[in-house]
Amino acid sequence: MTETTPSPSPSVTLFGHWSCPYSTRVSFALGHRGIAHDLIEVPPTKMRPDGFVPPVEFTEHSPLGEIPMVEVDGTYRADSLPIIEWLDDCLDGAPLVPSDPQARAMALERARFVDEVVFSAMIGIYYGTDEERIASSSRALAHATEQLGSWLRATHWLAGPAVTIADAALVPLWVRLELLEEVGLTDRLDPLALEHRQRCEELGAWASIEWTDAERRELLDRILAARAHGEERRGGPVQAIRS
Ligand SMILES: N[C@@H](CCC(=O)N[C@@H](CS)C(=O)NCC(=O)O)C(=O)O
Repeated sequence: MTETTPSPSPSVTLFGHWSCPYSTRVSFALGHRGIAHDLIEVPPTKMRPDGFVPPVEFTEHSPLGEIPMVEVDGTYRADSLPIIEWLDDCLDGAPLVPSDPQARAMALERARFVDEVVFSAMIGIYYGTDEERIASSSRALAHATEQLGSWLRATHWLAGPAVTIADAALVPLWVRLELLEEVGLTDRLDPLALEHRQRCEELGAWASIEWTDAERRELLDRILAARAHGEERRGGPVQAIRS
């Protein structure tokens, strides 16, 4: 009789930061499949404390010097969506990219929509330096959620009956929703998209990505300070803040 030896748990390390929406996707993907991992905090350049030196392992293996980067048993990958696809190949647990070719193509296409359309609107709100850019980004975000809503009319998740890479791509928006409302998201999001947010919050992996009040406040203060600085340079106020 042959005995099967259980494969040893892989060693997984995420180089990332809570403030980075792309890192959040990867934390969610790891949390969703229940993979224990180490976290090495590498803040985005703008958030690094004076004198912060990124670990050599990070600078050597992240081709663009960007977070997130993940190491699994000595192999490194960067770039959130390719990382999530790669984790399916090298880790146990619920895959996030369906194996059926049609379902796979749909999940990847929807993840790319989130990456390109939803994220650019989201980033336009909190990096907006003038009222018009903030307001048009708010409209663009609301409009993009109508597309998400049309997908969610058919199923509970963005690309079918189970959580996929498309949902992982979107969760950073839900983590930031309150902050976005504080800094200029004034348009109503699609109700089905908001139901998706609630469903995400009920997942076990949510606990690994949600912000503390102190984290939300820290980003809020940074955004307000950056806007005030922009105002000083341009000599006019930015008013699109709801709080
Ligand atoms: N396409 C990349 C984008 C990653 C990215 O833009 N990360 C930002 C932080 S949120 C970064 O590392 N920027 C470089 C820096 O801060 O120096 C992904 O999906 O992972």
